[in-house]
Amino acid sequence: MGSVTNGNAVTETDVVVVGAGFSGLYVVHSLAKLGFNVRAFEKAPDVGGTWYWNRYPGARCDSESLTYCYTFDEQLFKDWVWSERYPSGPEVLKYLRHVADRFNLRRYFQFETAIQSAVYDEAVRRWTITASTGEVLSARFFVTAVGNLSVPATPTVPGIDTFQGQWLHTGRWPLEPIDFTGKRVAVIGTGSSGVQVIQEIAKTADHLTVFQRTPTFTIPLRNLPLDPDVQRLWKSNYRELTKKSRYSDGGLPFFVSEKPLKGVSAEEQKEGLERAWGIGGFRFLFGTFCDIGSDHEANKVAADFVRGKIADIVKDPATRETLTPTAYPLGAKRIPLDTAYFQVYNQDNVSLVNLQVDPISKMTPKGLVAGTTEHEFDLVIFATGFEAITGPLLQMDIVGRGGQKLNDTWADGPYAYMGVGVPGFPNLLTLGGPGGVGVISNVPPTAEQAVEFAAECIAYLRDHQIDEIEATTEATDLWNEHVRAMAQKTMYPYAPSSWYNGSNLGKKPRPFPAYTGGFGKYRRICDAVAAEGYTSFKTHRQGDKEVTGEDNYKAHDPEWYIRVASVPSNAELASWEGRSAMWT
Ligand code: N01
Repeated sequence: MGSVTNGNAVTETDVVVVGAGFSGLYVVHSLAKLGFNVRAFEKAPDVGGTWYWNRYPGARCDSESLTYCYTFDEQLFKDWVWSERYPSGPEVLKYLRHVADRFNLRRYFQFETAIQSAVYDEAVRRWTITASTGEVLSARFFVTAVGNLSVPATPTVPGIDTFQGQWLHTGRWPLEPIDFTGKRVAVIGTGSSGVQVIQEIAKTADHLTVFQRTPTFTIPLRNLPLDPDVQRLWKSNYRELTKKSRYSDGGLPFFVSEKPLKGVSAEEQKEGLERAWGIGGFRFLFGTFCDIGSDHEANKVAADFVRGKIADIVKDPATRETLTPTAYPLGAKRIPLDTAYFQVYNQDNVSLVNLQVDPISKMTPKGLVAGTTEHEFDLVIFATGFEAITGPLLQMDIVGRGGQKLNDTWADGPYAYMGVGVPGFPNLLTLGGPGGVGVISNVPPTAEQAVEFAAECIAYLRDHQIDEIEATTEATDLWNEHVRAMAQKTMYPYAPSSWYNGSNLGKKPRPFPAYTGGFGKYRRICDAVAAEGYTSFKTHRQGDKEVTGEDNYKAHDPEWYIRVASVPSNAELASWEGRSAMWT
């Protein structure tokens, strides 16, 4: 439907969605199914989100294939055949394209189009949204599905424009493959992207120089072709495994140990860690002992075990010392999974520069200067991460109540309610946003939960003639108090620099931005908020003069969240099948 305001054509719609990754595709599907008019926008030329852009060699997901997919549609889950234990970037992209085709979702999207601004009009309780094409839309709801790791961060290095070779960021890799044969290559950064790309480039580059700021722990991935029997078994247990994921701590249906490391002998500790090391993946953290992530002494035992593995692999003592993390607990930074990361440093064509000793001062036409040495390169790769969490939202000029800009409101870090709402920004739903579990839980089930919460909320508002919903500062303050108290029980606050708290960009560390109580508990809290009729938000009913939700408004204190999250949820489990059927 179109209308004309001040001479400009304005397209009216119920909801505008930004992003065509896991959340964006599913939210468009869900809202359309609920009968809403949806317009969706994506900067990239096609669907895929992070998997569209992160095409660097070696890009692979750290979640196992059978957990890294949608579960809302049983037949989709059963029809799609994964080829490896962990999916490569191209395989995830192929899967998301299949989903878009299967549910005919591309018709809602306008690709190669960015949302430039979104301004809330308090008089009509709608967002005025401007796209890079110049199109202006008026929508009741603005739903962001922009991911947390979608704006690459390239450090400002003096002289970068004078470099005569090529430079790239892993998060914006070109479509054409790059041949490293005969090339002198630099990789700056040793997070998950750096570890993956370093392993690949070391195979063919004439010489690879790795520039490391903080040494990283890694755990073996142990990727394999996916055994067809495992895949069949998993699919035949789809319902059980999906329920388990949906109520698990990390969005994964695997065994979680309840045994404390400190409660067993040194031999049992070593045996448990060794077994998990052999299995590979994040099970090393949660499938071995339950106190590794919360108790510093237990964590040190596990960290020493990993340090021992690095010592076994890396032959040169000085390189080994530079590569060994000693200054922070295991798991305080997101741990990369690797195939042969530390092994590459035994190759003659690989060298390591410790940026803590020799920082990069500038780029030159020939390469870059670190310490007093000029290193010459044909190709410099920044694997330096992202303007995480807030970056993609702050790229759009979002203006809320009273003309307040999200950029100003979040100048010192994100301020948000339960990962979905922002005080002062009514009818804005941020899927996987700050204060939720988006950044620390397996993406697809987490995205499904966020989408279902948002879509059910929007449908509830329509059905109750409510035209405005807004997180309050009281509820947000209490929720954040709870989130911070929970994070203090973990290793996350002890990271020296981390994209979780913005310190990767050299900024002052912010409080840990995610709920660490577990995905299953977070789901229960969200479900309880929905079951109460969203009374922890302020709402306005159509036709009323004032905001009326205040009459039954409840700012839940942290004790309420703990109580709700801890209640055994047999009823929730029993109702899951019916609820899931609603979305297929
Ligand atoms: O980014 P990162 P990433 N000068 O921020 C260094 C997901 N992911 O793209 O540790 C020099 O983790 C920085 O140093 P430091 C996953 O959640 C998943 O690797 O901050 N160095 C660090 O070494 C992951 O956690 C997958 O001191 C600089 C590196 O660059 C998240 O994305 C694959 C620097 C950045 O590491 C981000 O991973 C890839 C500077 N100015 C990514 N600035 C899979 O599932 C930063 N660094 C497999």
